[in-house]
Amino acid sequence: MTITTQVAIIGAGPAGSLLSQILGRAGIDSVVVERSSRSHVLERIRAGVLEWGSVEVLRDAGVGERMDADGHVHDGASIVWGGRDHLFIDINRHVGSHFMSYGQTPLQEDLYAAAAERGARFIFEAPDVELHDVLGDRPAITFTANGESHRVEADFVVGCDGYHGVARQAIPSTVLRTFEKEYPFGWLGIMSETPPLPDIVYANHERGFALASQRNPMLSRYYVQCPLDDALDDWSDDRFWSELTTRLGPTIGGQVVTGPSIEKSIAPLRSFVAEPMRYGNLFLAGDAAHIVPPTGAKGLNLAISDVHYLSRGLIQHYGDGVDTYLDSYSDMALRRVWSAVRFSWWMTKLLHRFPDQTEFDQRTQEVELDYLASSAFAQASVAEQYAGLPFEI
Ligand code: RFL
Ligand code: PHB
Repeated sequence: MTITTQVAIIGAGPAGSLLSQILGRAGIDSVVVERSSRSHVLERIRAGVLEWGSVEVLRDAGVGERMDADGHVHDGASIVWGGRDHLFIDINRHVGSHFMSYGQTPLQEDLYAAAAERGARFIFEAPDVELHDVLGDRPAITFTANGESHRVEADFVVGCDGYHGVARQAIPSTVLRTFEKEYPFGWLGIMSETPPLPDIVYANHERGFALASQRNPMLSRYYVQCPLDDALDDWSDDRFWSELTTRLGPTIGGQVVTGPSIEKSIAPLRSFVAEPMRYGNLFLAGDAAHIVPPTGAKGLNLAISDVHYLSRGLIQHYGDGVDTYLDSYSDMALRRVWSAVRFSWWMTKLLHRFPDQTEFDQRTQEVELDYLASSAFAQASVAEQYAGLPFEI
């Protein structure tokens, strides 16, 4: 069966579903093809922090209502280390901005609800997507779903299929350049139905990094740095809480309300960038083109900013017959990506214990944190990057 559309989107994560939503509201037709089931996408527990620019893109896309009602607006975030009082990075004071705690899971639900409302074409459980003729005028994707073979013909194909997707592989190795860095530790994350701390708190401790985050008034999200070869069985709830509260220090650790975990997982940390983000009539957006370690809370925000830039280009193409934004998409998106890659790498380096860390490394890390505590300029720089730099016009 052949389906025709304007934009064929591979992947129904945040990038693919948001792109379809923005295009749909602009009268541009798309078909979204996803490898997994709808429920599987919704079950993945991932990001929780939205930059203000992301909040505004989501509002403009008509999916801001529940986010504005249930999300928690923060003026800043805290860092704690070396047995000191915590340092509050006051984003509102330094850059007049905020960020929002709102989970990727409810956001994904909101995007699927909006898609259902406008009758968007989303096809789930299509495990074998292949790309065709991406350099030609009529690129296509083929796949099997519900036991039937399908072909979607479009003007453009957009790969929103995450780090393990197929779209990036359609770019020949003579064209694609990749940059990668792996970190020698992972994050063990848990979710618990307990009231969270009021602020997001990042901890640098001699036993390793820790992070206190949140989803809603009765749902907390916490992480501790762990060795990559640790198994979930090594981490009882008791061990997790004891490690977390030690690393957060007596004052903040003492405020943590513990309870049974309802989810526990270990994620590796990686930096990865693929260039360019366009090849002929194929575009990449989100994790399909780049991965950052979660320390800077940038992954989901980059997926949203890519979609903001790309949707603007597609709307200009179909509306005005002009391609300046499509032609500058890859360069413009990559400038923001590299800036977030650098910030996420820097935050990771500043806050984690590396297995081969020497006393010299240790001292320079502490001095950098002390400088941050003593300098309003240093705090303003972190605040500006954590809040997210403005989009290019
Ligand atoms: P996704 O979410 O990976 O979605 C890609 C979709 O494509 C599908 N797919 C395919 N579909 C068809 N054919 C194929 N061959 C396919 N291959 C894959 C997949 O099934 C999937 O549904 O990518 P997208 O849309 O680009 O969104 C990116 C974000 O999900 C990701 O960057 C963030 O979750 C990263 N991240 C965080 N980002 C933040 O901004 N703030 C945070 O606080 C934050 N915390 C996190 C995170 C990621 C984490 N993990 C586990 C990766 C915390 C964690 C623990
Ligand atoms: C989260 O809430 O999952 C979260 C928050 C901040 C981060 C990473 C993850 O830097």
